[in-house]
Amino acid sequence: MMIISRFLRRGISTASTCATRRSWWDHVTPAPKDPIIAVTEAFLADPFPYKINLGVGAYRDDEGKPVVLQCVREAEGKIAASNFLESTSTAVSSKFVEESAKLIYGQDSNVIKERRFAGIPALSGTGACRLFAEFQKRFYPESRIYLPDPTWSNHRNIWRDVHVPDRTFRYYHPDSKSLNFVALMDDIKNAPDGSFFLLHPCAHNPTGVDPTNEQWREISSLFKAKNHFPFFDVAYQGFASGDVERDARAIRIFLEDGHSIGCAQSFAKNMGLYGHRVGCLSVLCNDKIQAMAIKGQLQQISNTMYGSPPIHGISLASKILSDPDIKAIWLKEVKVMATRIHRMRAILREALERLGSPLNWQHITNQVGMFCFSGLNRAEVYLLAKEFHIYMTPDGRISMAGVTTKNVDYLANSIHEVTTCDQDAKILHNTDAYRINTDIRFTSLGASKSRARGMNLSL
Ligand code: PLA
Repeated sequence: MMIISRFLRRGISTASTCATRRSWWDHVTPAPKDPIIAVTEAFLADPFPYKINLGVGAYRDDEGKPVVLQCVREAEGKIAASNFLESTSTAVSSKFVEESAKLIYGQDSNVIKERRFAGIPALSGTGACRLFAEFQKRFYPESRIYLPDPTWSNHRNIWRDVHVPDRTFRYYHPDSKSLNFVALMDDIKNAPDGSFFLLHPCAHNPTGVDPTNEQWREISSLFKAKNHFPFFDVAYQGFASGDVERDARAIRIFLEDGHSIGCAQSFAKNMGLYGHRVGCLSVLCNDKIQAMAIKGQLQQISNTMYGSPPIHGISLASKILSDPDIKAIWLKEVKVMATRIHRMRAILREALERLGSPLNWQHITNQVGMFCFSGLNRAEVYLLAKEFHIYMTPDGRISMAGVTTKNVDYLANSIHEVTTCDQDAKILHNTDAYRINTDIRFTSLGASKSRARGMNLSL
């Protein structure tokens, strides 16, 4: 009997394997590449020694190197003894959430005192956005999300994957390279009452353009009138002004106006903890009881996605935020990072103006935060990569963190070349250059394989 059943089992499994082996995943086609990851890959594949990566928005020092902040080293020392490598304990995660909430809503905020917020640790900013999108879908299944145009490329994917349709609201004026406030207010007004909106409270990605405090006040009162829900994606607190409190101003204005708010916080950039995936999702509530209900729901969602997040990064961020001495070091370091970027903006603009560029580059210094939305078109971006080994996203976004004292002149020269080259090359400017294959002929750029070779490179 046993032999027969074993035989049968083997027979069945062999037959089903044969029938399905060639067809299980045949229908899977390659996924479109993430535009930011694609830039990094192209950069890594380029053997040119003086190549520049202006793609991903991760901080680099003036040597172009990634930085481990001193506050992180100090926190490492302090948590080393107390760390236990079990699942994230309630105590560790509650402390982290409370400190994150204080950072964004204010140390003495009533929201904290009255415990009117539900928060859980999340896998960095991406994870916090995804958790909120899942939560939104679960409790407002028919809702949509309004995203600024443009926005971080992954926002649309995150809400799409939970089947929440997205709409855009106008944000940016390509001609003036600044905020299109009138259009923004119009779109907020014309959205159905009670809509969900995603807002960048500071250092908008990719434009580097933020509303003024006065404009935030107007936006907040319009949200009130329309009963919209503001969901803030806080990925760069401290990078706009160098001061984490100032960068929380938009959220504080909404708080003063009594809004219900959702907040995705990331410590990837401002603590340099990109690889640790440290983030927090919080939702403001009417009272403590509602806060407990919402927290339980958020936990249920995260439990089925990844259980609990890794403990090490959370312990680090929590220590940095709660230890006054370490926090003081951190605040100084945030200022240093923001100031370096600010300085690079000034130097890049100055260099372009010195070269006699006929274009207006004021926006480089008007914009704030990690990114400069340069106004370079796809063809120019393509030429920069192909001829000068300078890599950025096709929309012309420059991660200013990749600009250094040593490469800024080369960058300015290269931008000057691609923006002033003659008509033949300009034809490319209207072409979707990323779809053109590599045998393209750069008539006006001459026969040299790489213009970069002819430049005076003292990097
Ligand atoms: N929100 C915004 C506005 C972002 O720019 C980013 C990261 C995130 C959320 C997610 O941050 P996380 O790393 O904490 O999950 N944007 C980066 C990186 C820095 C990326 O896309 O991978 C960027 O270069 O745009």
